[in-house]
Amino acid sequence: MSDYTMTFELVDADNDGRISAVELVRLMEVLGQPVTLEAAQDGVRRLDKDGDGLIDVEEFGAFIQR
Ligand SMILES: [Ca+2]
Ligand SMILES: [Ca+2]
Repeated sequence: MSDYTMTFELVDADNDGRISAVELVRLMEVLGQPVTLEAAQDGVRRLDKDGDGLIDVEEFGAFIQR
């Protein structure tokens, strides 16, 4: 299991295998850099390659490993 997979599972609070904008907001709060839900939704849209409105582990990995 690679590092980004473990990070993904930490961020994915409800363990549904997708990171939602709400989970992204929680992550940024934990990191001490709170963002609005709107900003998180923008971020999700930028990472979201298949257009389902959520970040899956592959989309997350593509972001982390850039
Ligand atoms: Ca989730
Ligand atoms: Ca997606």
